[in-house]
This record gives sequence, C-alpha cells and structure tokens, in this order.
Amino acid sequence: MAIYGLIASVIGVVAALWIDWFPPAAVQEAKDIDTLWDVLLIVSVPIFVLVMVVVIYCVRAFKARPGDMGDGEPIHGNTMLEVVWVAVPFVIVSVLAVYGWIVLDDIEAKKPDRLQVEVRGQQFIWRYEYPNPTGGKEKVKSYDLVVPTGRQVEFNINTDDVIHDFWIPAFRLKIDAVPGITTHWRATPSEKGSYDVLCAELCGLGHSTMRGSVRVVAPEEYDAWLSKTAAKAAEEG
Ligand SMILES: [Cu+2]
Repeated sequence: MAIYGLIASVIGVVAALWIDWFPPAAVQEAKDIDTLWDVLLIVSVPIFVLVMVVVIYCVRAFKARPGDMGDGEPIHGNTMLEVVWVAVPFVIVSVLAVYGWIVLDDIEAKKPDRLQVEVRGQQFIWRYEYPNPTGGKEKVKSYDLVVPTGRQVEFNINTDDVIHDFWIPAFRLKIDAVPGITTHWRATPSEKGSYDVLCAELCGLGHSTMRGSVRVVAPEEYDAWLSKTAAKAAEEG
C-alpha cells in the first residue's frame, strides 16, 4: 500500500503541477501567488492520496463477510494515534496559513504613489472612478477600467445594492463588495493587454452577465485616456 501510495502521490503531484490552472498573468505579484498555489498542491496531493489509500485499504480489509451479522470488536481508541493525527495536520495547516499570510502581506504592501481607483458594483455592472487629472476634487467616472503598467493600483470596492465580488483572474486577486463598507486590493499591472473582469459572487439573475474587461496600457496612454474621459464628462456636464 505504501508503494502504491508513493507512486500515486508522485503521479498526482506531477499532474497537478502540469495543469495550467490560471489565465496569463498581467501583474507583477502573480508569480508569488502562482508559487503559493504550487506549494499548496505539492502538500495537498500526497495528503489526499494518503487518505484515499487508508480508506481503500480499510474498505477491503475490514469488509463484513457474507452472512456475518455479528458486531465488530469493541475498540477504546488509540491515544497516541489520535494525538498524531490531530497534531500533524495542525502543524501543516498552521505553516501554510503563515506562508499565505506572509505572501499576501508582502504583495499588498502599500506603495506611496499608488493609483486609487474606486470600484462600484451594482446589479449587473461595474463602474469606476479615477482621480481627476487636473487635480480637481470631482472624480472621473467611467464604465471602462483602464490602468497603467508599472504603478500599483489600489481598488477601493463598494456596492450600490447586494454583495458582489470584484475579480480579475489575470491579476489573481478578488474581494467581496459588501454594502456599507469599502474593501480593497492592490496589484501592480505589468503586461499590456485586455483581461476579464468578473463578479465572483452570485448576486442575482444577471450574475453571469456581470463581466467586463480591464485594459492595461502604457502610462502615457493611460494619462491621455483619462484626460479625454475627463474632458468628455465635463462637456456632458
Ligand atoms: Cu455580482
């Protein structure tokens, strides 16, 4: 059983790492998140295999023979075994939790020059507000999400109605939009292109249509787009 388990673990880990789980990455922080994911797979697959091996072994070894209607032997447990199977998972889960916390804390460290983008969810669309390029208090509103490369973006997320969840898979992060509070996440776009923006919380009948896109562009292109959008908004009053 140990040999079968070992072979299954190796095959499982190789298969899990071979699968391309995520869309192309568009932010600097994606590398650390993808590594974290790989570590979780490397730890979890052998545990899954161990559990399945024990289950399959027990189902075969301790099966009642046909016609056997008797009770099993009375067992009072095994203290040593119970201590081990509580302590070992506790240590593994604690180490992984600390590792995950360190990674998230590190990649989300606030940069002083970060760009603040307000995100508002409503059934069933996302809206955005940008700092005014002329320095005015009035935010620049748009239904388009455009961000520059090379600068940390802080998304400040709100909702007008129910709970939504602001998710950009290519940026690897997401968080709930909760009525009455503002939630945040930060990432630094690095790859130009267009990527999906999704709602990751079932928010009503139109939930599946609550998708848009984010355009990652060069800083100059972002500035030009923002000025144009601000001018257009001023014109429309
Ligand atoms: Cu939604």
